[in-house]
Amino acid sequence: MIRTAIVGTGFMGRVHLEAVRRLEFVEAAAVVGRNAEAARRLGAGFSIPTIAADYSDVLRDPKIDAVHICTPNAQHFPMAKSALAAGKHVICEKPLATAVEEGEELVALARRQGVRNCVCHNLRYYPMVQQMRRMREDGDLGEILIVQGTYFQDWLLYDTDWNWRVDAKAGGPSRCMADIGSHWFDMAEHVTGLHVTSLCADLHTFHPTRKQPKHSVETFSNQLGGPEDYVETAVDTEDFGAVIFRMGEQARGSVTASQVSAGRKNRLSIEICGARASVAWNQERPDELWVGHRDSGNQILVKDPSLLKPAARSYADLPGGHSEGYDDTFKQVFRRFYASIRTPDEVPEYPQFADGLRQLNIVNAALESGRTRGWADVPTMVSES
Ligand code: SOE
Repeated sequence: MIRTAIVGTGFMGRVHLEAVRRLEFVEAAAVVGRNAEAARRLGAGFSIPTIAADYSDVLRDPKIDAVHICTPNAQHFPMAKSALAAGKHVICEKPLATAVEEGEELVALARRQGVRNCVCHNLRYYPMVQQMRRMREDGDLGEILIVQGTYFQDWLLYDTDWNWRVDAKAGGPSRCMADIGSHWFDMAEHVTGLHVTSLCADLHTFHPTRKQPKHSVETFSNQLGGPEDYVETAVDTEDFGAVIFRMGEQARGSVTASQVSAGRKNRLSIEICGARASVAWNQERPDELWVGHRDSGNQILVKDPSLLKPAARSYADLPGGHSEGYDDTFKQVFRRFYASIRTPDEVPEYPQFADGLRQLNIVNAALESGRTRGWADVPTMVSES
């Protein structure tokens, strides 16, 4: 058994814990939360043997092999750094850090320590996203010309909606682009095999102030209180971003991300137009993939492992007609991560810290472009050149 600790007791901590419990050779051995009561509630519900308020307790414990960092973004860097220094394998929620320099330090440290490292761009692992990727790899789409899409949510639509992500001190200088735009760009790069080289972004904060509750609220909780429950607080993270970009040699694209789009709960949509065919997919109908043709009828492929490209089949565990969704993508990432600990000589197949750093560079370029109202280059990382 590999023994792991889940750090963080909010929305993502629970999602990670549940996904770990679905793995065959991994034991969820500890839950860590600064709020001792929240940690106890989460850990006790799953009969987790160790419940700790102090993160360094699990780092000192030689029986813990790996940690999942599911805390607010600003804590990712110091926590991942200490875990790497302690020789633990690390899965970190996205964004990997809140600044490019921090991401660079983590990538270098993970390499020096020789431990496995993963950043949780789990959305790559919907079966139909892997089908798109394998279609592109097999040449079914031809040369990629255009990549476009949206990532829309509505859980921060009202000025009474609040979450730690709104606060730059806890979430970092970018909210919408770092929180959900990074998932979209990770998927676009993963599926096309191309890298964004430059972009032009328009970022906007529709609510320059929000009503911050006097007590903490859970992500997606939609809790509304009365005026006595709030403090009017200035907000400097963006609700919205529209980005046009260039990818690879000549592909062009655009994406719009928003957390204030009524009715869109968690709608990542992506459309990729190649010289031979197009594909389109949307996270709210994850088992369906639209394939567009110029000279024959368009198709809707429905998830069924026996009908997927052979290389995409291992991402679908259930037969056709049995939907696989958000929770299952975590299982797919974690399964590959933990398998890679047992096979140290193999090149791992999941998003690593270097992929997290790519997204930090893209978000940073979007912030720069938004500030200057001009195009910004996305630096090529040393390992890519
Ligand atoms: C909130 O916007 C959030 O939980 C993101 O932080 C996740 O990464 C995304 O998968 C769902 O929405």
